[in-house]
Amino acid sequence: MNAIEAYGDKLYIGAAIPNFVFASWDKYSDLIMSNFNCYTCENEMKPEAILDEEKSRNTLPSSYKHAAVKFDACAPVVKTALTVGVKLRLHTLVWHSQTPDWFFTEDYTSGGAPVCREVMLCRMENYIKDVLAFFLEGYPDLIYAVDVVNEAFDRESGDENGVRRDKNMWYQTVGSDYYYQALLFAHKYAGHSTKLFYNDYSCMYKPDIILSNLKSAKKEGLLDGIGMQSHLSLTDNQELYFAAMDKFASEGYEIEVTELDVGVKDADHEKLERQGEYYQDLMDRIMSRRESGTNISAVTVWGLSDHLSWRRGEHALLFDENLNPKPAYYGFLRQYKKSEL
Ligand code: 9MR
Repeated sequence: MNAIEAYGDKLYIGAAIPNFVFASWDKYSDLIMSNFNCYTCENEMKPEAILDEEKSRNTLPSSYKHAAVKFDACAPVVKTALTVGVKLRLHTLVWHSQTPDWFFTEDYTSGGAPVCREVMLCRMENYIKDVLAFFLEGYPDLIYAVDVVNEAFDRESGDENGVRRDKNMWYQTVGSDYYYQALLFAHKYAGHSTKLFYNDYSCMYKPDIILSNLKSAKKEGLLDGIGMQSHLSLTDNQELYFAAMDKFASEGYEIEVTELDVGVKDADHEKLERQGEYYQDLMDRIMSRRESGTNISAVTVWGLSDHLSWRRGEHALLFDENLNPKPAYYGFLRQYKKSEL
């Protein structure tokens, strides 16, 4: 049993894949192809990978409202997905992080003065239009879902509505409705078969600010779903997690689990077994919701193996550093309690 056999006919079952993996494809291909039917670039479809600084600056003033883009970083994943015949998630268009400061300035230098709202809205629209056109026109049906806006709501660094204001150049240039504007543009340029998502971490602790801020966009049909990143820890309460998921679903959102990992501090044998049970409980609850009609369409794990994870030292993923399956993997397959570990 592998994840494709367990879930492939019911869900997109995905993984975030670091780019170097495509250069050593033979080493990883069995593991990936038997377990995952959709891929997310861990970094190569983020604005800092796509925006072309040199070309934008060198072609001023004609590029003033329309920054240049390039797609060489994500070429390996596109090629592999086409060869293998799997889909991609596009992560992510509008985010405060991994978006270069120069994109927001008058002269496309990081020290430059920020442009006004009107200019930044043009840059936003052109960026979203160009990225969507590159994928949707160049590779029809390859991208099935797009994280249009990532991590826009945060109580601590947000304004009175919880819209992320601190260290957020989108907020500082466009203003507090930047996430809404991004959804408007994505809706304008996305094809009907591409699902549009709002994606965020710690959704379990902030379902209400997410729902209240997205209310108008949802009512206007600008987005399809909420991506629950799901960077969890063994100590995170699943009741709270699923209460948030149920809340989103009851408001008519499609749900994707987009960046699943479960961190274990001071891991030992017993804790790694508990991690297996944790993954199993999580997948049991996801699948039982699905079976009773909740619109959960995808589960993506954020990385392949513990040593490749952004959560170094937390043993958060399904495979160990030798690419051997952990209890977490059997739990993910809902086979943990039955297996002889
Ligand atoms: O896994 C990504 C890591 O390689 C990058 O260094 C990091 C930089 O921001 O981003 C990581 O991915 C993030 C994702 O894009 C959005 N949600 C949180 C993820 C983990 O930080």
